[in-house]
This record gives sequence, C-alpha cells and structure tokens, in this order.
Amino acid sequence: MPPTVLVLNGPNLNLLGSREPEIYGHETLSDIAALCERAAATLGLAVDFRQSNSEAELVGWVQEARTTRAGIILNAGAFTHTSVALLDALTASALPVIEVHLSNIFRREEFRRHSYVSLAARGVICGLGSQGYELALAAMARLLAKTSGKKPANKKTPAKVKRTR
Ligand code: DHK
Repeated sequence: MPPTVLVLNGPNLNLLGSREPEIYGHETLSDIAALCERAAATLGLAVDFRQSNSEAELVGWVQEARTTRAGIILNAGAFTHTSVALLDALTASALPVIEVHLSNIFRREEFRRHSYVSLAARGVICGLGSQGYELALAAMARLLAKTSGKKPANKKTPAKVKRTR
C-alpha cells in the first residue's frame, strides 16, 4: 500500500470553477482532485482528498489522520487566517504538513497575509493555482522518502533533454 496523504480543503473551495475565477481559476475542486490523483500515482503516493465548510469537521479529519495518514496537504481557505483550533490539531498530529493556496495571499487584502496554519507547516505554496497542489505532493513525496530512507518514486518517463551548445 502506498503512503496516503490527506489533501484537505476548507470553506468555499467546493465552489471552485464558479467562485471568483479571476482569483481562484476556472478549475473545479473535482478537477483538482483528479490532478492530485494523477500526480500522486506518479510519485508512488495515494491521496485522500476531502473538502468541508465546517471547522469542526476539518479538525476531526486532522485528528483521524494522526494515525492513518502519512502527511497532510492543506488549503484551509478562510480558516487559514482565523483557526487556532486547526493549528492545534495539525501540531498535535505531528505529521508533515504543507500549506497550499491557489491565490497569492500576499497580493491580496492585509488580513490574508497572516496564516495560523503556517506555524505547523513545513512549507507553503501560494499563487500558482492548482499547480500548487501538484508541487505540494512532489515535496511531500520527498519529505516522506527522507523519513523512510526510501527513494521517492517517479514513475514518469524522463523527458528527453535536447542539448544546444
Ligand atoms: C482560499 C480561500 O478561500 C481564501 O479564504 C484564502 C485561499 C485564500 C486560496 O487562495 O486558495 O484567503
């Protein structure tokens, strides 16, 4: 069984595709879930992809992940900027956490520049749209390989590099 990474999405991310596409893009959350499945398969990981509008539910899922998942990738939506409860759950999980945001939170309103989640995160990726999830999975694969001592899988055929002088 490949290590399973919990990919958690917070409030309003169920509206992706129709919610402020100029900020969050045109892809739906199902598109991003499919992208994560594909990326995970090439990295030798499995994903458990979830979304909730409820802080309590997200906290519950992080608590469950403590003993059942290898790591957490989290776009906590607006809870990023408000939730000490989510931060505490992530810290208690002792799992590697990577924080993702579709938008560049530093180019937006002042209140989005502070993240409680970041205090528990090994790394943060923002502003790259859905590609941020793919990058987070690649980074997670390397983190997990480091702790297990195994090489990260890369099942993609390496691209041919054309050399020019
Ligand atoms: C998503 C949200 O819903 C916002 O509340 C955050 C984040 C930013 C994102 O860019 O993915 O501020």
